[in-house]
Amino acid sequence: MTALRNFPKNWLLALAALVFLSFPQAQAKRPNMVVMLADDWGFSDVGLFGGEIQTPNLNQLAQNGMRFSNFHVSASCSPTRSMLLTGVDNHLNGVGNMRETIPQSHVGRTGYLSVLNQRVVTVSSLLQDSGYRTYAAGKWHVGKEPHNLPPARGFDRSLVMGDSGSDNWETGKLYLDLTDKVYWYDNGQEAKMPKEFYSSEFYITKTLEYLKADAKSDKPFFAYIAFQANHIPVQAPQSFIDKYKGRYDAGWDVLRNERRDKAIALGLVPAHSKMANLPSTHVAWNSLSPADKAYQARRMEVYAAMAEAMDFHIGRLIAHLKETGEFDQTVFMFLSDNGAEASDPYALAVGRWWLDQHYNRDFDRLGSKGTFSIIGPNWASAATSPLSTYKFFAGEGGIRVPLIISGVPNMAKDSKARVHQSLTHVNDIVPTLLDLAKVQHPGTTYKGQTIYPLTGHSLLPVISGAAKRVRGPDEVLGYELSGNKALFKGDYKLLSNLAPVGDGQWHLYNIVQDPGETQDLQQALPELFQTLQADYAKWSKANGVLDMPKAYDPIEQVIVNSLVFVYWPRYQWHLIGFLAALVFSLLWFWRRKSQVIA
Ligand SMILES: [Ca+2]
Repeated sequence: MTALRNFPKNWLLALAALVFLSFPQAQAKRPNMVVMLADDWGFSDVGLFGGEIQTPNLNQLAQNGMRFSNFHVSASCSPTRSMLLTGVDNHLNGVGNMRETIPQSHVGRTGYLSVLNQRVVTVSSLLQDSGYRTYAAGKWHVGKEPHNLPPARGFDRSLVMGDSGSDNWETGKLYLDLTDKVYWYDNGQEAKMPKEFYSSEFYITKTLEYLKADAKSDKPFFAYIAFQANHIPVQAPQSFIDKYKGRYDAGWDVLRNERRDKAIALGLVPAHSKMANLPSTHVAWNSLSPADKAYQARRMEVYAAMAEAMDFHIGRLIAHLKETGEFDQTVFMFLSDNGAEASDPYALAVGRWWLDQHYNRDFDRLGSKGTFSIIGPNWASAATSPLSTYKFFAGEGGIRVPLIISGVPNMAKDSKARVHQSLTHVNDIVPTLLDLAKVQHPGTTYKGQTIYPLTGHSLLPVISGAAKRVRGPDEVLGYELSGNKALFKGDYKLLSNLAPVGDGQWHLYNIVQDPGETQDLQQALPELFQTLQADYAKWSKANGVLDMPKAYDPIEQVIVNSLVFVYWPRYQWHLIGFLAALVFSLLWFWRRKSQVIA
């Protein structure tokens, strides 16, 4: 009798279990994922990484999520972007060097196309294949060939600027004479751009447009937003600049110390972290005249304003996701593509000549439309505080940047674990995104083509608290760009930087105890010093890293490459025409002279 009474109930339970097992995907909706990439932000430019710049939205994400204080990228734009999109070392994925800085003898060699090659699949392609909506807005810089533009690399909707940078106020304006024009692509086709805009505002507006257009879709989305902030020219709306008036009057030495102290207080670096001096590029603030101090302080005000403006626009995206109820199902990742930029294109006569034709740099107008501002090596050292060096170099200031991951379900509860200290790398982002989306990387074959497998590791085990570190103490992580090189193993780093910040020799640091790279341990740990050099040689061979030509100078190389890649295509017919006219004139004179003599 009891069995009979229970029959319908048992039957219903069995049916419910069957339905549940039949639709596992439908039961667990995969998260939306937003990857926000800042351009040239230093380690402590975010408030919760030690900065004084107002970044309330990023701080909120950091507060609710996890900060990675030992996270590494490449020292310049496209090598990092290539790894962020593919999860494969840049010497394998095609971006062994940037087109701007590559020595001519490396051009086109294996791994050195300066654009993505066909042996990698992007995370956007894999997410798209698995049923994600995929959007890209911002700076692209990994290839303008049809097979490398966003539609061919897995993005459903995209609007991108193809090159290393451009003006932030005027869409058609070059920032340096490195290409013949600014290349904009709307879903892979040449874009019709408004004449004026503000870059950070525009990229968020574009992303919102895509989200609104697909609002009825029940697919999760992946949005890649690659800001131009704070790439040169440093430019910002006046209302943001005004907020920083006077903030930097005490100078770069004071700011560098302030940020170090705050980074220590936040638990990002050990107490008593020391900072390296870089006498080759550093100028004492008090050696400046009052007028110089005022001008330099204004440059940093504009820089801070540009960063805050970017954060403000990120706030618009967050507000939209909250309004539409999507925020709680969205994972956010924020990182910078390299450390703060120190270079001064005005330092070279050719750069100064070009910039003076196209830009103004008057004190009162800095940051506004038509002006060109930079921060130079001294403020850049404060922006990467407490680390050493900046963009282009392999010191921690060039390659250790902020990473925030927020919105991952089941994040570790322990607030101390929310600042993660173990060595992590940009190649870990793709495995993490795939892990979150429950997508398997195809390994070594994708759609019939041989591809490279992933180089990094998913960060989910450390985010959940299941693991203490991402890499084992003996795992080797190599690094090279333009002859600046490093090798990480456990807490140690082997480092060699070229001039002007380095001597081209190997040095050894414990970057967990001494993130500022102040104490060379090669004498104290001679065996480790030798082992890491052997590890580097092995790694560089396995990854096809080419040696730099003996007299390589990155600044000279930028000029040579602009002559070869920009001026020659632009003026070759003028030059050929001029030479032809010269030859004809000479022949004509010679014939005329011969006739007169005859
Ligand atoms: Ca950059």
